[in-house]
Amino acid sequence: MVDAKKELLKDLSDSIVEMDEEKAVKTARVYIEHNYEPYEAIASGLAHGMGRAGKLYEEEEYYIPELLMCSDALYAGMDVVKPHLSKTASEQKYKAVIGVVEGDTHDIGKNLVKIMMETAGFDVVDLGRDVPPIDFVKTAQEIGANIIALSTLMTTTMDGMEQVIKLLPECGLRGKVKVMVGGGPISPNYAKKIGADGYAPDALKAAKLAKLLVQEG
Ligand code: B12
Repeated sequence: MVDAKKELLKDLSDSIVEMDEEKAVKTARVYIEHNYEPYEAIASGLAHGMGRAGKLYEEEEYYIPELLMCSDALYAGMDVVKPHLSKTASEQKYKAVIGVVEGDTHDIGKNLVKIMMETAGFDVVDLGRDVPPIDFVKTAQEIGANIIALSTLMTTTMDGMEQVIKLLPECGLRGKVKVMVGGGPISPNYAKKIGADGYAPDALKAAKLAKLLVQEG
């Protein structure tokens, strides 16, 4: 039983590295049919495979086209798993704005965080990738957001997060909206340094953090 699950998680991870959309979909279906925990299929299967692909990229075995095919396989698998993530029904709907900061187009991690926040009961407005700082703030103001979630995978674009935080007071949002940050180069220390309210290393923890931040008020 445990071995069968492990085997399926490994197959899911392999399907990403092998750029095999069909295998990702088929394996995800079998995994779901077994009623195994859906988020684990993402974290320990599909996203795990993307991490392995990243290492191959660093070793110059994979290049951008391979990474794009890996991410196609990841999304194909995610489409199967996503409807099975159990949503938390909450009486009070909290609102969040999410996006990848300006200059950065890496959006796989952001998309996972969005899915997990929605699963945790948030209404999430997704601004996509390469988002100018002011757009986060304007949207938060328009929808009365409780949370702004900022993602970046590149060291060269990290400053965009601080710019968003600096814009909050002049738009009258200081204290009204909590900012959480994440992505490869981001650390808890960096989050603290730029005045963010929180950092999380993965999508599940990001959703938990978001809940905590809104409950703190
Ligand atoms: C896939 C990938 C790509 C794909 C992106 C496809 C897409 N639509 O996203 C493609 C091929 C397009 C690409 C392009 C480039 N890439 Co690239 N890419 C990667 C790679 C291999 C994996 C990233 C990934 O998707 N990981 C899987 C996801 C699930 O993990 P994640 O993003 O970290 O997200 C998790 C957490 O970080 C967290 N999280 C994420 N966001 C948030 C937000 C909040 C609020 C919270 C709380 C948590 C959180 O939760 C997520 C889920 O658990 C990384 C290497 C790596 N090891 O990270 C390089 C990497 C990020 N890329 C890199 C580079 C340099 C580039 C390019 C500039 C290359 C080029 N020369 O053109 C371009 C970028 C162009 C641009 N301006 O954006 C570098 C960045 C180096 C740096 N330190 O700045 C890396 C680190 C590779 C390397 N070692 O050199 N890339």
